[in-house]
Amino acid sequence: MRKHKIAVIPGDGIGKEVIPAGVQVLRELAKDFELQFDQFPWGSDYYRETGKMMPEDGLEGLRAYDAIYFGAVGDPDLPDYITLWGLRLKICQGFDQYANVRPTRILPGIISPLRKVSEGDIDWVIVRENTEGEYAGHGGRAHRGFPEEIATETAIFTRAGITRIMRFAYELAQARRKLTVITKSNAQRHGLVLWDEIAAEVARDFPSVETDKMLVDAATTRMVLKPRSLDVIVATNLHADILSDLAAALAGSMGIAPTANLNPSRKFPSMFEPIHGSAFDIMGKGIANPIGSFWTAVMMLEHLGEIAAAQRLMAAIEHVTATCELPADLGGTATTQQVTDAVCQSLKNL
Ligand code: GGG
Repeated sequence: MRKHKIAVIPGDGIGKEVIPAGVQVLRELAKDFELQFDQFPWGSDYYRETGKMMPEDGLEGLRAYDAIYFGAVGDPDLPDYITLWGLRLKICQGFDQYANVRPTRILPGIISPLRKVSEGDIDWVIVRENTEGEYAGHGGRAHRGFPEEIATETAIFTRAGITRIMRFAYELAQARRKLTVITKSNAQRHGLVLWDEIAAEVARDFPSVETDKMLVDAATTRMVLKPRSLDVIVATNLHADILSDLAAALAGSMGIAPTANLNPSRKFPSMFEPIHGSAFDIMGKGIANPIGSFWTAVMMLEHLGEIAAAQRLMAAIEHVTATCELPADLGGTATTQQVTDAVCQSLKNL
């Protein structure tokens, strides 16, 4: 029997609700393979107890796992830069998970806020560079509290980092339709010019892939006005972070959207998480939408090579969105548990 070891880090807020829901669904699904789930209580509560979001040697403990199933970080009582850098980014950077993959599709039964857009009109995969750029962590502050106080936040773009994310995006686009390279090289005339140049270099190795280039500001309007003209989109860490939130909202809700933080070389484990954050405003009410964590589980199963199970889970999710009561963020009244039970029931029938 094939066995996969999953490190489960629910993290903060509704992560503690949607990740157990995902584990319940995965347990229902895993019949001809075994999933071992080990829980890690890291996050903001752990920080309040220990002064750290995760232990110093936490990455060593995670290395032995086949995948990491992650919830969210963010706490109203702690600075976001502490929670984000102390856990999520520590894992993404520490495990060189340089390709962040964010599929967006309008699922059956879900209504886009765009009047003229329905199922099939939005079918994108956003590839987010995930270890450098604006999130390189390079910078500092000096002369604190004085009128001369300064802060620098330096975006780092390397030839190696850009080349590998472009190759990843082109390989993905080769299996789909086309690639749009997002840039801002009119204003960011060093890093993003290098970004454009390397995109053009890598494009030469993929002559069959239709490619275009677009400024990030113009891309937002294209996503709204001409969604069918987009397919695979590659962007820097910050640009793709912003575009993918817009994408999720245009496909119905942030609550649906999944992410894979991939280490394509498989030297380190990859991490899978719903796009949404900790959503403290709805925490503890039992109404968080678990579909993002289920779709994320589909991506994790694909990564683990469990393709048939991934397809079954996606079919069950789509059956539920098409035929069952939806959760509150999608205009329905279903609770987290009701959506979870509906997906489990659908899996039994498939
Ligand atoms: N599950 C995603 C999550 O917890 N995101 C929190 C967050 O603030 N992320 C910022 C970012 O990814 O740039």
